[in-house]
Amino acid sequence: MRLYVATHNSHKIAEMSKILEGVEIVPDNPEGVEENAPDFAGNALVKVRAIAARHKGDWSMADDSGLEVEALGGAPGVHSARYAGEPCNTPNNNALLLKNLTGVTNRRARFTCCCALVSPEGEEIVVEGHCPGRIAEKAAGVEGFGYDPLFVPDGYEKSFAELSPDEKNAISHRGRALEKVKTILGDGSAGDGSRVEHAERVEGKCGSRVLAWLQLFRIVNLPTVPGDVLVGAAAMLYAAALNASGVVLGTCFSAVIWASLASCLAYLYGLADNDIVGAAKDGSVRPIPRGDISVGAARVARGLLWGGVVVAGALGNLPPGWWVAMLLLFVCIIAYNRTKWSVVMGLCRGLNVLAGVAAVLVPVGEATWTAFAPAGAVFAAWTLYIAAVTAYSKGEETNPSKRVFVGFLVGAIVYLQLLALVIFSLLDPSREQRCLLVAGGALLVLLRSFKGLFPKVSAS
Ligand code: ITT
Repeated sequence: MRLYVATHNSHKIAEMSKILEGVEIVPDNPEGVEENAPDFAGNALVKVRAIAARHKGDWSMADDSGLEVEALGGAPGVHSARYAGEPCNTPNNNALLLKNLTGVTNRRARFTCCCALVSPEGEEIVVEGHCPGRIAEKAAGVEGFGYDPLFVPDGYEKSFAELSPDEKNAISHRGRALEKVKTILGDGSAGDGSRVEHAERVEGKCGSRVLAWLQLFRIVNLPTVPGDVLVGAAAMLYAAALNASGVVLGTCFSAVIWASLASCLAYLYGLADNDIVGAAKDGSVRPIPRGDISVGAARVARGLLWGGVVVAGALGNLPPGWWVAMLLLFVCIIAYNRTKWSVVMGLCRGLNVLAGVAAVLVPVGEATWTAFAPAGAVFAAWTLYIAAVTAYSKGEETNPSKRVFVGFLVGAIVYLQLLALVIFSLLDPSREQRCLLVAGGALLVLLRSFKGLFPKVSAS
């Protein structure tokens, strides 16, 4: 496939050729174009339109990019190339940036790259990529171009100019925007209009507030939560079927429903808390730093969700053991969001299993510990699986193939829950187990339809 690129900048061409491997990149000079739009998208469109007319029947693209420094109110921004005046002079730009930041302690900054595409049929698509970081005190490194020697990306101690081209491309604003371009070019056979929709989807941008909330709550993952409770309840029902003495089962179904609802609310609480805690570090990817949801609104939502869990527990008349499990769950959620220890995330999901166990059981007299063996085994296995997936997923943002595999491992959660429910209903073919199995199947259907219903909501 051939892609005409409107640029004078040979460094951009070099980076694009590496990232868009397999695509024939043909530079084309967008002569005489005035880049005077107020934003990157506007400038990228001006540039691509200047060449697209010459390449009807082929793809054309332009990249408008730049550096936005928080303490400078977003400058140099769209003026990055000519920050120190005409013509573009990189040493002068960098020197001016350092001068303007003399004595400034807030050195937060981000690179933005906007790619505007024109399809062979003349359809216009704009996608964006960001890379958050900070401005170093002095220049370092010889790789890259422009502000690279001054920009230290988040999670690194080296400047972009000290990273290899591959390392930079894996995390850079251009790398991120071009990953989306790759998907669009790969989807070239889609019908009219669907590419724009697709572009919006990969962009993860949503016009409405409702979508921003759905993104905050990563709503597509929600159906994986009640299954934890179902499996915990199934393990306890099985123990009762083995006639393990010392426990009696409570009113099973209403308890399971209320406990499942409460676990869903606790999960949403955790996500709101996560995005509030991580707002400063999330770049502009998540709804709070993007400005779609205020921190205050997210705090109110978090409070309401906490209240919702308490109300669900009270309305379901859930037993004391369930309250203990939920208390521990909240401790783990709060701890995970502040430490990011994988094992704590494992415990969060394991405690959901215990919430299901506790919801159906009422201890009487001396409980025999063997009665808890199936539930204990499920709790341990689940905690370990989730902890392992969480540990493995570290760094997935910058590694597309890892991201795909993590998506598979997360998607496998519902299948594993279903497998456990099938096993318990085979071991204990009671009506209750069958009902739990049907509920597990319904969650799988729900998960799949959520993914279709909310294509603009990322799962991670
Ligand atoms: P074209 O308009 O011809 O594509 P340009 O260099 O003028 O080339 P822009 O108008 O998009 O491109 O300005 C981008 C400027 O932002 C660029 O000159 C650098 O100073 C800076 N910049 C963008 N991406 C960068 C990167 O990956 N590393 C360092 N600096 C970058």
